[in-house]
Amino acid sequence: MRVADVAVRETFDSRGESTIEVSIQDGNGAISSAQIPSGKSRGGKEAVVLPYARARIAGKVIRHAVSGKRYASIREFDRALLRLDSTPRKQKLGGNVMLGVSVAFARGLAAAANKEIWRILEQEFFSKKARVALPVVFSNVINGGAHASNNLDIQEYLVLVRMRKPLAASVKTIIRFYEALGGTLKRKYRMTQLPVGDEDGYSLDFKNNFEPLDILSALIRRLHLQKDFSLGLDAAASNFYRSSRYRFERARLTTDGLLNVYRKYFRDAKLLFSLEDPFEEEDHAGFLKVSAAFPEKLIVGDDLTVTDHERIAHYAQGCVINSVIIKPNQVGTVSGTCQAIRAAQTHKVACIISHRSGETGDNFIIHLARASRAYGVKIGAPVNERVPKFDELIRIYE
Ligand code: 2PG
Ligand code: MG
Repeated sequence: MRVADVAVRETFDSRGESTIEVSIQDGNGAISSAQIPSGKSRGGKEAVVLPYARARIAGKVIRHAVSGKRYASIREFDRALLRLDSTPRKQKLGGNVMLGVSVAFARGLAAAANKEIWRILEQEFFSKKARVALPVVFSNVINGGAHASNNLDIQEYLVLVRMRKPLAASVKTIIRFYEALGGTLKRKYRMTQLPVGDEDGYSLDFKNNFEPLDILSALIRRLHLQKDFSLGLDAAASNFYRSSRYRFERARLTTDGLLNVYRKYFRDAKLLFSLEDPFEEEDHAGFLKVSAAFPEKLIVGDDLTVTDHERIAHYAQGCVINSVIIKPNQVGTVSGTCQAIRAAQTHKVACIISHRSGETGDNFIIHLARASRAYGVKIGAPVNERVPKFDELIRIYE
């Protein structure tokens, strides 16, 4: 594809915060675009996010370098971007700008070939041999931590739902579950309105960090959904780690102290299956301990691994994690993201392709999941701005 023009404009995410949309025009005048989401609880090693004023300038630098040139593949195009910014965290051009250009380019290739973008990704990066299994949807229904202003230290309480065909029926079940949860919480706390957090999960105050697990487990049982539903947590523990201690429910816990909390959670909530970022991103010993103690559960890296293929390979080999969150804007290019997924696949680590807490209408992550035959897709609650991702899932998996 020959690139004729690149433009960066300011748009707004689901939190109403400034983000960017990037467009590429090809030699035939066709335009393709990408909108970039933004995280609030970011890992320390994620690609840098440039604010709009600087992103616009970075866009001009890229436009100057790539306009008039022809690129045969996403890899080749991304290599040109990486020649312009080879810093580990994309400090010069910004991970947001580079990813925007990279996704827009991939979309342009797909449009020129009259194909879905997932087919273009599959063709260039992934083997078609593996069976296409329907993904497990990770839907965040109760919010705490940095995503809410309530008293929960844990950032996310997720239902993990095994999808079945027809997918619309599975999605409807998630929506009904979310509504039933709202009804339960209103009755229990005598509230007429429930506050919600950044990902539209309910965000009222609870007795303690375990109570939501208890309520969710009881509801899954009451609705007879145990066959397809289990539970997950994203502790996002870096956010409650200060001065060498985990500040959890007014206690100051060591790694072992927090490990004991998780032991109790796994013991008392039998449906709890996945645990993301249980310790802060430098506490590798903590990750290793929880992985050794619960080999049958998913121990998921996110801030720990930041979609970096070397970090994923390293922690997978060390048995620090058995599952990983993949967020394209943590690494800043489509090919870097696919390289991270391939590293995970090589080391038999389950991939969960994830949204960010500040989302846009862009559905690229669903296509990435389909192309790579990912184990899971992490989306927020099944309402408002998150619904189009559920709809895209139905469309491209059916
Ligand atoms: C996470 C994400 C998405 P954020 O921690 O996994 O749920 O949050 O986008 O704020 O980093
Ligand atoms: Mg996370």
